[in-house]
Amino acid sequence: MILQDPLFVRHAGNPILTANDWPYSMNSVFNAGATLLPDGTTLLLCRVEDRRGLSHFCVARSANGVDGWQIDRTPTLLPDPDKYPEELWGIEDPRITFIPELKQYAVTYTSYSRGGPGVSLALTKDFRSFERLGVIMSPDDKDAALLPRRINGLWALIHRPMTLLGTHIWISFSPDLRHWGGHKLMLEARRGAWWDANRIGMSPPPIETPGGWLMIYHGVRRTPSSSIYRLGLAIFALEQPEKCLNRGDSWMFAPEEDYERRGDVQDVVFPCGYTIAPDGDTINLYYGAADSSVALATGSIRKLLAWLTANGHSEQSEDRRKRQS
Ligand code: BMA
Repeated sequence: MILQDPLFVRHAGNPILTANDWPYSMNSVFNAGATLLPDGTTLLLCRVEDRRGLSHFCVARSANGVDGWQIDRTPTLLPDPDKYPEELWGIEDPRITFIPELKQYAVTYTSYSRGGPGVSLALTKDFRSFERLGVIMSPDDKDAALLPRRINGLWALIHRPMTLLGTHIWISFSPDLRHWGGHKLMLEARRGAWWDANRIGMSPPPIETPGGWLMIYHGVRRTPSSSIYRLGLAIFALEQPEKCLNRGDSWMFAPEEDYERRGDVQDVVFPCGYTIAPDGDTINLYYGAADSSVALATGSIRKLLAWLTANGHSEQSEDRRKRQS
């Protein structure tokens, strides 16, 4: 690994949102989806875990994306197991993609059903009312986001099914957001001692850059006492997004601070969203810290891409063949 300045700098006021900020009684707030509204407001769709252990979503809005959060007084989107039985044990980890063709935001989230966690989709114009499309990927599957535009005429969903042979990132396609097929393996978890061995998942939705879809993904290293959630980078071809062009070997962000290392689940940094400043480069990454709070770190897309070029390998290369044994 090349030693250098950190790619993401933590905000001095971290964590920026905790249970103490909440207008109603709950356990914890973490893993928030994020978007910049047309008027420049930062909107976070926060995962809030109640004191039964079940999660719902609550919106927090801020003019500067750092403080002065206006939090909805009551839950914004609650699980609705009467109409959507797949939401019986709550809804978790929302990712937001603005879809210009639909003039709506697509929210993909984990619906925790009796059969395990699956991927559900809802559309919204205003984060006040939501149109639920139900389960679009059956259990066990999570860590999903839509690309903001069609690829060769089809909508594309990145997601993370689980199998006994490992937990890898896949991409699937749909003509109508309801029926999905054309499934392709997009990025494999590595094996053995790697930081991203056995279990990976996309973190926030990918970032479209001239050189490809830049993905921040998490890798889970299991240790005898727990798991460590860290973040890495990979980039995929714009018109053939299942094709990985480059993947970083080392992680680029990991739990270090006390609020990331200690909490309901130790050693977790888990971003579900970001905003990009009007300069097109500065990225505010919002991440769940130790499944207990929301934290913010700021980086530069240009620097992320430069790091990937310096620290990555093509997935089509020998590396990949070596891992197959
Ligand atoms: C993952 C998801 C996240 C959570 C993380 C660490 O599998 O369920 O919601 O933050 O585990 O507990």
